[in-house]
Amino acid sequence: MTFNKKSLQLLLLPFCLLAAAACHDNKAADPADTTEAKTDSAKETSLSNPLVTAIYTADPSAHVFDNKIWIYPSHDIESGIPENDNGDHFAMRDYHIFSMDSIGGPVTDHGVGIDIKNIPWAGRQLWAPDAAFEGGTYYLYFPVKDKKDVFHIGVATSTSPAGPFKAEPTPIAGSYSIDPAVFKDADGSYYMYFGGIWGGQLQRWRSGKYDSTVAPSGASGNEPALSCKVVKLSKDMKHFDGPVKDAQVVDKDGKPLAASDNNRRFFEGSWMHKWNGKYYFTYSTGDTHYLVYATGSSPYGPFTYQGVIMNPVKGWTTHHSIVEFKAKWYIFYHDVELSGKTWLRNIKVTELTHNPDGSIATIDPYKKND
Ligand code: FUB
Repeated sequence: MTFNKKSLQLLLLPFCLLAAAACHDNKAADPADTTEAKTDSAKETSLSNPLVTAIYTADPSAHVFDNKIWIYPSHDIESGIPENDNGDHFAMRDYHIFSMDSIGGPVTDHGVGIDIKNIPWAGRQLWAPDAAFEGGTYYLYFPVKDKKDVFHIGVATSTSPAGPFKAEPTPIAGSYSIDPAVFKDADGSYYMYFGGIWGGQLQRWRSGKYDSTVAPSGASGNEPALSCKVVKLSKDMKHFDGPVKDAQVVDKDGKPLAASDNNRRFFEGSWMHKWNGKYYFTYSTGDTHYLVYATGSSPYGPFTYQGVIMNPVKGWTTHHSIVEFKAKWYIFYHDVELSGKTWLRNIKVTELTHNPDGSIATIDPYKKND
């Protein structure tokens, strides 16, 4: 990921000043109530309001545990580190965990689920996490740079979805890069999707060994784009079980998407859900800011590119999760409505529609006012 969108910040500055007061009042907004979500001098209205306003949150991974929605987001902070293309200023240090009994109802902040100081191998930058529940234990999966500044994925456990989570002493063996997303298939098997190019370092593992000299996109021109990774998880949920494979995205002719196909190729922030027996692999296109989907008949892919699920949000990054709750489907996502700064984001939710033909209706996160 990269984040030099100074012009966007300037554009949003008047709105940010107005929003600054709202950042501290600890009230959860009603996502269905759009009356207060005016942006850009009332020319546009946000489709949904920030779910959390007391702190900055991003990268929401949502799950239904025990009949509630539990959200595991990143906790954005003002680190004071200058913005750069590696995303060094995204120097997050802990995770807050949230729950909701209903969509549109109050959002409860359960406080810090784990702090970087309690992860023995961590150096810096706690990025987008995910969670799973299996056999009475809750698992939190998180990417963080180790003390040599290399991203790996760790796992921590708890008896409660709210934590506190206790980290394993070392990263998951064989893990690298960022953005773990854990999916449970109908037969009870778990798979982890992970990876992100540019600041997410996926390209540095292209040869199988870490190489910090590889260019940020890892491939160029007509070469196949780098793929997100997919791997089966072991029964104890703490190890990889089998080889790490490419979750390849292909076009309608079965041809891998090219590295230069920035509007469609994988960048970061993957998710998996199953609908009507089909696997829906969704992800961010990063520098072109789309959330897109590709479908397949196996959790390993290949996945055929289908289209856009959400048009670009305000901010640079776009990251989501998709969950079914009470017979409706929802997409959790983020933008920068509260701050106008690319590194101080706020999570949101809106409904997602699967059309009868299996396509997903494209969501526009803002509506133009007349
Ligand atoms: O929050 C840090 C990073 O920004 C995430 O890991 C990426 O997916 C992007 O949202």
